[in-house]
Parts: sequence; C-alpha cells; structure tokens
Amino acid sequence: MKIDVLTLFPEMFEPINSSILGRAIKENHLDVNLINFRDFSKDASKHVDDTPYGGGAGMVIKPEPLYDAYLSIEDKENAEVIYMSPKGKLLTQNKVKELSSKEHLIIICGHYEGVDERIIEEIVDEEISIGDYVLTGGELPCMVLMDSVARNLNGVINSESVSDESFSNGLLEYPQYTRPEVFNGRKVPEVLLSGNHAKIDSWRKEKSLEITKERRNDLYEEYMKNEKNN
Ligand code: 4GN
Repeated sequence: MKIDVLTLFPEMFEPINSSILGRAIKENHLDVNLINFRDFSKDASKHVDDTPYGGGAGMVIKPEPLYDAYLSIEDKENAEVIYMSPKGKLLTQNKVKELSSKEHLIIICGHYEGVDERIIEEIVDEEISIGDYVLTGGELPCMVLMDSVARNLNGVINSESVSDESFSNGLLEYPQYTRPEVFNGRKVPEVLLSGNHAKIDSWRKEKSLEITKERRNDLYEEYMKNEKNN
C-alpha cells in the first residue's frame, strides 16, 4: 500500500519508523511519502494560511498550496483521499479493515481552524475522526490511522493475532497471561494450564462476553442482537 501524506509538519512522523510500523515500511508492505504542502505555496513568504472570511478566531489553510501538492502526486486516479477531522466519521475496526484493502491512500493533515471547505468538496472522498476530541493538528490522527491500517496488511503481523484481538469478532479481548505461574501471590487461571483447548476456548469466550458487557454494553448488545439472528 502507498500512503501520501499532505502535512506542514513532516518531522512529526518520525515515530512511524519504529516498531511494527517501521518494519512494515522497511519490508515494503507500506510506502509512506510525506509531502510538505508549504513547498507548494506561491507566496514569497511561503504562507499557507489566511484569516477566515466572515471573521472569527484563528487561521484557515488556503486551498491552492494543498491542491497543488495533491496535483503533484502521480497515479492518484484510484487513490482514496482522506481528511483527518473531528467532524469526520469515527474510525472503527471495520473502517480500518476496509481501508487496508486499498492500494493507495492520500491523507490530508489540517492545522489551525482547518482547511478551506472547497478543498474538501474538490478532492476529499471522506473525512475521518479518531475520536471525539480536538487536537492541534491532523498528524497524530493520521499516524493512528496508518498504524491501524498497517497491522492489517498481509505479512505485517501474524494473521491469527489479527483475528483474535479486540473488535475482530465484535467483542473485547479476553485477558492474557504469561510466566510466572504465580506473581505477587496472583495465580494464572487454572484452566489456562489445563491443556484442554475446548475448555480454554470457552473460558476465553466467557471472559470476552463478561468484559464487553461490563465495559462496552453498546458492543455487547450489538453482538447479542447478531447472535440471535444467526
Ligand atoms: C482530527 C484532527 C482531532 C482529529 C484534529 C480527530 C486538526 N483533531 N478527532 N485537529 O480525528 C480543526 C481542523 C482541527 C484541523 C483539525
């Protein structure tokens, strides 16, 4: 997958070079291309923002530098253009799965009061939000999206880990344990030491249901509704 990122702060993306995301890039599962759209400002002082029409606080990102940066991207005919925004549709595991099947994403990171609305009308396919809170820029949300998408690309992580984790079946994941068998007097649940895989599976399912009901009744109700219909 190729991801072009339109940002004023490419240096903020250093974290993508570590850990699993870093390996996904090194192993060519993912190609991230950072484009500083300030480079496309025709303004002598390289300004990319201006005051909002109608007045009000803050600055708005001008459409031309963003648009010219977008036009500079090659082979973008089939690319999905995403704008990271608190006004966007919430990013869910289902959305992550859908995005991980695309060949090419272009992600716009806004700042200040956001981008001129005409950029959204002209080039954006979807606005995505990582949660109901506002950040100073779209870069962290963009990295969240890239990380979540990258771990669903074939070859990046063991496909069993992806299918077992939280949300994969609509439920939160069961608790995990490793050695030692007793830690500060706390024992690993006996069933996990039994070697009885049918029993272990049903214990895990029970724990998943329990924790989902307790913490995320919305997911639990949805799961139960679907159970009934299947
Ligand atoms: C996205 C962008 C939060 C999100 C952002 C989010 C930059 N904050 N919840 N900040 O995914 C107004 C326009 C704030 C740019 C935007």
